[in-house]
Amino acid sequence: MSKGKERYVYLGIGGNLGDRVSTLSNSLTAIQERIGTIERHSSLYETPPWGYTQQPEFLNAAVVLKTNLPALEILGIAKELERAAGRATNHPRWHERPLDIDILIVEGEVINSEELTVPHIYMAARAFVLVPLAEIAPEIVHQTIGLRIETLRDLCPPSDRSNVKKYLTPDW
Ligand code: A4P
Ligand code: MG
Repeated sequence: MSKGKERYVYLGIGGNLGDRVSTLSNSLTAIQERIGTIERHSSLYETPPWGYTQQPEFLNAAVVLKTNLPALEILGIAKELERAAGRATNHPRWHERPLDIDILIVEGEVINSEELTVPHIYMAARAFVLVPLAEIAPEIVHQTIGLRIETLRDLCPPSDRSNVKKYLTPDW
């Protein structure tokens, strides 16, 4: 695929199976090698499962990188990295997995195709996305809602926000 213009891409990463810290930490190395230059990543947060609640707690983080890869190519690589981390391809939606990589926001692009919706369709309702993303990019604007990430975070119910807890470990 032809390379486009370099711009900022914001990813959400998470997982709730296996050694969560090393899976997420290794995913940063793989993202840097395969997708683009990581500018910043958030702290790790431990978060209660959203959507399907009968599963272990997740660790989540947000990452901002610079890349000229087309968004669909980023999605393809993200799926490869998820599979490489041991994720079953036929899992039911919202169920447990070692690694999930979601494309949250792409600078200057709004995408609504069958394979890809950007900004990510559920991000504005998810404290486990907004709290980490607001740590690294509070002032960027959600292109379709027209509000800053820090504002969207502050609009989350306080109980959702307080359930997203910083997870301190020397390995991150
Ligand atoms: N897709 C469309 N837009 C995007 C996008 N912006 N980024 C498509 C990534 N993928 C996108 O995803 C299903 C399809 O969504 C992909 O094939 C892609 O074409 P999937 O990862 O295969 O399946 P999934 O993850 O089970 O479904 P979905 O709807 O992507 O779920 P989410 O939104 O990823 O949610 N709770 C906590 N606390 N923390 C979490 O990280 N994650 C999930 C998964 C559920 N609950 C969670 C967490
Ligand atoms: Mg996903």
